[in-house]
Amino acid sequence: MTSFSSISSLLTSPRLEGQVALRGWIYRTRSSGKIVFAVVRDATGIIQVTIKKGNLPDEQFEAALSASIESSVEIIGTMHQDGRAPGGYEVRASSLRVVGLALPFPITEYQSEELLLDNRHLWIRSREQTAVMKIKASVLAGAREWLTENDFVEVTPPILTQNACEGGVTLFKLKYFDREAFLSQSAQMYLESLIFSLEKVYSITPSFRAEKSRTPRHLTEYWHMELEEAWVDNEGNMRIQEDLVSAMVAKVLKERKDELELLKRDIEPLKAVQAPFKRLRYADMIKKLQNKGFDIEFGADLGAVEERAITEDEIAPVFVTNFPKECKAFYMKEDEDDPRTYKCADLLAPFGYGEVIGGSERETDLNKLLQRLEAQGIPEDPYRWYLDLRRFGSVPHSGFGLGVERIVKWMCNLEHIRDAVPYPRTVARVYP
Ligand code: NSS
Repeated sequence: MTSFSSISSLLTSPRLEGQVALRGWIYRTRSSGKIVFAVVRDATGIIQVTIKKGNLPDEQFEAALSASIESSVEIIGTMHQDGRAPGGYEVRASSLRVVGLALPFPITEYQSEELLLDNRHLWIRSREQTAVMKIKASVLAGAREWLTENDFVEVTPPILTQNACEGGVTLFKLKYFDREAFLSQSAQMYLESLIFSLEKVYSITPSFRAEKSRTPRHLTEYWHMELEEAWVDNEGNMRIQEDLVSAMVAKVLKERKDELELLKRDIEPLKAVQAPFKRLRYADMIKKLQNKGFDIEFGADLGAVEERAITEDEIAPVFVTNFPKECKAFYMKEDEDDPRTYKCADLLAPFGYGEVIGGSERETDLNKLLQRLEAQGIPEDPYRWYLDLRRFGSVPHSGFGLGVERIVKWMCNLEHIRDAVPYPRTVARVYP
């Protein structure tokens, strides 16, 4: 049986004696009568292959001539140095087999965004998309490593639920036999219930938001990394966030320099992302915005424009703390030193990328929770079990949710969040 080498292994330790075998997909091809130049790609990289009439059986040369872009091929040949080839080497083929011939590929060089999205199942083969997916894998791996080292236990909360964690407006409703249920907006409440046995937990799940907003940072389905920690206050919660995000960035810088370069991502600013991050109180931020000429008052929520103004000159992410209660969800802990506000923090990525994390200390006072539910007209019944958590050995605790695609968008310097996920779901799109 032939043993195939990966393209990156061929390029990093080239074997200039004997034969090599590789397999992959035709990335580009051109021919001049008696010679075909093909660039072949696999999961690890690209390499140039020259197929010359006479060096292999005629029918294989004919097959090479007709092998279109994205045809899958197996090639045996010898390696040679070639300064003009990507990676500095080429393979001269002595055998070529087309495994799966491709029809004319519907995606050519200049295509509309719509066509690329309709053909997402093919477009995700592109080198840019491949680089983003590898970076995302390292973001997740870096996080999981840090979480394991710091004694967090990964848990598996439900996706089908009857609780609205982040308010009713963005809930996806569905018929659950004879009842109504929702797709989860956040695992938070379930994670809160798990700290009483495991103390430090996290989950990585899809979250769903029926966001009508067509913005470059909203998906209707996104990957949510959520942490919940017993005995931790809002300060401790922020320290966990800055350490976790720094570990994610460090992992990407260690493993994915080539991919960042392919995406033309300047890595210098990423190197500066190290804990501790700046902390800015919401009230001070409002003053800063007013000084910049914004017509904004205490109590207003932050939009993309305000977030950009706050972070455009920052290199590392910034925490905004102590939001007014009217901006945030009912479960957050009131700050006794400034009872207009909660002990909470949003983490904003630098250069205007915007919010990547929302977190807070949790309210442990049962009466305050009951009052807020009533004041906001939220029925208590679906939250009975959640309120019970305050009745059976309650402890101070905090947690947060990190939008994985938002982090990837920032790290990869993407214009739109849809390119941080292989199959984006937005108001306009659930196909393919
Ligand atoms: O609504 S959040 O701000 N907060 C929560 O859901 C908490 N219950 C999380 C927790 O404490 N366990 O969402 C958290 C993050 C937010 O900062 C974004 O990074 C991301 O989730 N997020 C989104 N990403 C992509 N698309 C949409 N629509 C979206 N909504 C939130």
